[in-house]
Amino acid sequence: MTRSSPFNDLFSPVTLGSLTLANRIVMAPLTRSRMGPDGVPGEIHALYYAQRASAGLIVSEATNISAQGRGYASTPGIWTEEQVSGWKKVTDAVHAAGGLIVCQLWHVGRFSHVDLQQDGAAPVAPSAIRATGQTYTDKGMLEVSVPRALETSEIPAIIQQYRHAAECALRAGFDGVEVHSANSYLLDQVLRDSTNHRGDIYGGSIENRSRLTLEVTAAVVEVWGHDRVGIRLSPVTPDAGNTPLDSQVMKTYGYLIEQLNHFQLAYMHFVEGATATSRSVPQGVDLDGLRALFKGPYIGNNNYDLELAVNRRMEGRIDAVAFGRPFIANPDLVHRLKQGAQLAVAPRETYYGNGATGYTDWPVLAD
Ligand code: 8OZ
Repeated sequence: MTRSSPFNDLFSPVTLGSLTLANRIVMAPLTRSRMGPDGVPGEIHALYYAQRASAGLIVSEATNISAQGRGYASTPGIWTEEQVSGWKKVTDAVHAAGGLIVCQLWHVGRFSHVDLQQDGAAPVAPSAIRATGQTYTDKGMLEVSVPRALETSEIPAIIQQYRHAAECALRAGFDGVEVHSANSYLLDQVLRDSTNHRGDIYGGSIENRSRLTLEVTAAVVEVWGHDRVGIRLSPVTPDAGNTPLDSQVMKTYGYLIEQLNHFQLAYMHFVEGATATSRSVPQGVDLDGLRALFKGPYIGNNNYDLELAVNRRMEGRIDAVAFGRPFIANPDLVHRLKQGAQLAVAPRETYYGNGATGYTDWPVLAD
């Protein structure tokens, strides 16, 4: 099957809920660590996103919903008025360039450091189990801190953080929001029995461990409407924090997905494998089987190239494909894929930090 096959509709429009994408190529959320301490986007970030607006849809880099939700320095936020104004520059620029952009709502849970928290507080988590690994702070890379377990009485305030961030995203002019329930951050930590040892209604059974993601989704849907809300899941990734998988991946994520069906969300977005590392999955896990439980549009992600995207689209396994790292060095990725052009490869040193260098200075393909 060639790129130009009439059966390849990757470059044709697709509708995800209320979002009509010009093509089926999505820009995946990419942490680039180029914000100031206030987490407020500015002109350079507006330029970066506008340069990539030919994607059918842009998912913003993961964006903190609150001061408590922060786990990395130099990441953006969406809970203050300054952040709303900053993001408005971004959404206006993307819209002027003909694109669509949703805001990825992020609470890191345990994967944080006391220096990143207000008054040096401990990060919050379903249970006081420390993640493995280091996070990026103003003092450089530091081991993540020991978290404290959230009280049951604190959970409504967490849901409120998501609701407030969703309202801020609406005012900032986004086209929708994506609930970040992936990569072993707060919602995934509550879902997995490896990180959730609670004895209350948010722990124990699969129903209880799914509760927070479902309550957060309901709150966000109340703000946005069901057809402008997507969700990202990563059932088998150990990132962040080398987090053990749930002991019953198929049952746990299967239940969650079946419950998510009630919302009729705009889309479900899966990291198929270990995030940015590998597409292999442990024995007994069938991600396409999980995907098939979802009664709505599906975005596949993780180490795709054009050939894999075309093949999986032709097999009816994906509705759209999200590319992450290729969008760093190829702002016109959609055009390049369509042309079959060589892709530029961003060196890892350009991923995080360093201002405009390696960020907004990648050229489009010469004619
Ligand atoms: C890479 C570096 C820092 C954060 C994720 C938000 O994995 C992230 C992230 C990725 O979802």
